[in-house]
Amino acid sequence: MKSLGEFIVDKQAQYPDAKGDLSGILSALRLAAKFLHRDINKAGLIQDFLGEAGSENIQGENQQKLDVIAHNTLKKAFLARDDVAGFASEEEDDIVIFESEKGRNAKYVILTDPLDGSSNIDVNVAVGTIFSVYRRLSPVGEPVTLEDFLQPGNQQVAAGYVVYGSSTMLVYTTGNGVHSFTFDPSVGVFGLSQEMVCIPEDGTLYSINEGQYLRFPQGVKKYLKYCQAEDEATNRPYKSRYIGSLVSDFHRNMIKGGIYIYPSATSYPNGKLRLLYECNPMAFLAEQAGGLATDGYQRILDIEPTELHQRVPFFVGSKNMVETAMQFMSDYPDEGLTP
Ligand code: AHM
Ligand code: MG
Repeated sequence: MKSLGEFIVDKQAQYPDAKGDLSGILSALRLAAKFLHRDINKAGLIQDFLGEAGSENIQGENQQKLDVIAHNTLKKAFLARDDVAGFASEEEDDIVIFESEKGRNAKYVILTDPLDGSSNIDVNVAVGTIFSVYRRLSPVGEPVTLEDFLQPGNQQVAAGYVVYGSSTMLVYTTGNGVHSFTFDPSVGVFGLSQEMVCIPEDGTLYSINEGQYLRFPQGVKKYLKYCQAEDEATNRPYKSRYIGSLVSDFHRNMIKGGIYIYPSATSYPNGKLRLLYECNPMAFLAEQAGGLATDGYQRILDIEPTELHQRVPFFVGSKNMVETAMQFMSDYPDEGLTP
């Protein structure tokens, strides 16, 4: 058994050019994850943790009490570090600039979805924290600016998630593969579960909110019919599995092989998921594990962001499955929904 802390130290020795200064950020995440593990596990016992907070985020979505708790926990954890110059969250309208001298001299900015899939909390279903780290573009010594956060995903220096499921796991990449750690609450340690996680090239699981079927582009409709068709050679029909919690759906598909799709739809012309908080970090992990992530046409990591809370259609998972879905998207163009 090796702890996350020991693993990070080992990796720094193995990759001398690895950004050693990221270890402070990973420590902050690890600490926040422990607090959130505790809060999520007790949520059913504490009235102040369950239900709606009575507020909305910038996208007009109802915030859950635990969304707000997770946001504040992460913000506090990062504020306490020397390496973080600013923070952006799905739950806050604008970037948060860490104005102290320490913040102005720090090199990194962090974007996060503090509690993804939070509508699942009240029913005891897995949720997650997603994070993404960039090196700032603005000069060190000055406060960070919006430009530091609006970088394409291919500039991420680290990304990952914590999934609060039947066990709590932290999964991350710094560009040298994907590694997963399981939390042992009795000793308070994240222990190494798997080094160099790989997504199977092919899979038999597809994950999508099929209730929206009639609103999907033609390419997605045709791909879903392909997934459901009988074909022994390719193990079809595939299995439909959808938790409605991106982190959990992604985590399962990464281990077993599968595709997760949140496409554009007449109700969501640009998809529902956020490029900076959800899609870029998951895309970085997917590629590092040997999978693919696209918007149906192009690589997610190459999209130039224009807005902090920008949404994007998302196809992620096993390489061959994502490629096939993309083929359907170009074979069945759909005016009005295609970019
Ligand atoms: P959230 O960040 O507000 O929780 O929204 C993102 C979540 C994803 O985790 C999940 O895959 C998706 O929204 C589910 O949406 P839907 O209920 O439309 O299927
Ligand atoms: Mg989310």
